[in-house]
Amino acid sequence: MSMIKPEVVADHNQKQAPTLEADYAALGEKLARRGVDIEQLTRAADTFAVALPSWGVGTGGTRFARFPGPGEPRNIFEKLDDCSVIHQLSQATPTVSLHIPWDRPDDPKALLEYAQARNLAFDAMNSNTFQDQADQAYSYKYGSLTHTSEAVRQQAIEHNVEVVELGKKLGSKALTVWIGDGSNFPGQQHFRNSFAHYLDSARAIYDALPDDWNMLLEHKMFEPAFYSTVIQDWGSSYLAARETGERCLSLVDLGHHAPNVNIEMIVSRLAQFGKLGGFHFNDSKYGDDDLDSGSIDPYQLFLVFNELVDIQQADSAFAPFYMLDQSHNVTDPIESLMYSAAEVQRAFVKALLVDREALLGYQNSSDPLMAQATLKQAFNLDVEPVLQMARQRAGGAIDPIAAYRASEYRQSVARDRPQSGQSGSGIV
Ligand code: RM4
Ligand code: MN
Ligand code: MN
Repeated sequence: MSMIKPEVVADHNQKQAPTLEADYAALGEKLARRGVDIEQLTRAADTFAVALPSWGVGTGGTRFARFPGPGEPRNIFEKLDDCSVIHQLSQATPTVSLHIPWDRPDDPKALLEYAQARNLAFDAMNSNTFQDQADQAYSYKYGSLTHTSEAVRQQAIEHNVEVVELGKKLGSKALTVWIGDGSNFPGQQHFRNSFAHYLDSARAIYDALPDDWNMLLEHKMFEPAFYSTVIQDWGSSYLAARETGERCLSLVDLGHHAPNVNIEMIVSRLAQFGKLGGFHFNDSKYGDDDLDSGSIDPYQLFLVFNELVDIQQADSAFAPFYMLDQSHNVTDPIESLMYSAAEVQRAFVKALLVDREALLGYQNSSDPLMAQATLKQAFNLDVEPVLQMARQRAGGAIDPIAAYRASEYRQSVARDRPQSGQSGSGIV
């Protein structure tokens, strides 16, 4: 089932096809001179997939305000409709990552069927113990998995186990755990005790994990706690993952580090010790800004993929979870997510173009100028025709944003979904 009429996409593609053919042929010749087969690159682009955050299709907000857009999804079914549009046009986002309880279905089987009818599957499940829910016995104001009270910790553990049980019914294969636990004042929290509680809680959740699942631990430097956070950095994440179990891995959210931190090196370190499990892609200028992937520093995104491709080539079994995690405050979330998926895909394709033999040669002969130039040679190449061709061949749109605007999907859902005043994202 297609959310947007296939004729609209076909019509749009037909107009763009002659230009694409010419650009693709020209790029093909250029790549051939470098010994690269464009067809191989296009096939690789076609295999690329990144999961959509269910919470990203509603307009986000800050702690100051939220400015809802027209036709926001009001429930998980409408969120899936929007995700299906994104995948139909971008052909790079076949899965959705759910956030529980925001997306808790009454009938998981019906939800699975609804997704399947829209060519979607479910990626990692996210638990939420950073907010209080109306029906819960204990508050998370002073922590969840690391709270000083055993009863609160137990409640948070049980929530995570419930999320795993639900994920099993939906075909998910991973649980992502991000907690807001931490402190706002020096002295407020006993560092060693709270980390010890975390380890105990993480093990209890891990025990409930099916054999073919991964548990992904997401670190974040600050917010909502502003003095210390229990899983603050990749070091804490690595230690916790190592202590918890073999299938417990670290997840890197690009926005969860201090400005200027070398994230690509964190990626390399975690992977070298078998603990890199997944990503939340977004971009940031100051902190956890949740800006669109590649909008601030596309070179950093490329450098992350440069590491990933390098690791993949050494170990073909290496397959971390890729997810977008963004908050769209001023754009149409569907447009942002289509554009962002393509930005991540672009970074991947460019990373494939790096002449690794030459790079290693320059590294070994201590030639920094040529080493960085080798990376730049790949980064500076415009691979847009490869992305466009991969999308067109897979049945998507050559230009997803233009096709989406031509479809008038947003105008149509704005009529069907009157403003509810509720946040479609669950946040704010
Ligand atoms: C957090 C973190 C988590 C996400 C929430 C909504 O900052 O990035 O991944 O689940 O936001
Ligand atoms: Mn995240
Ligand atoms: Mn975040």
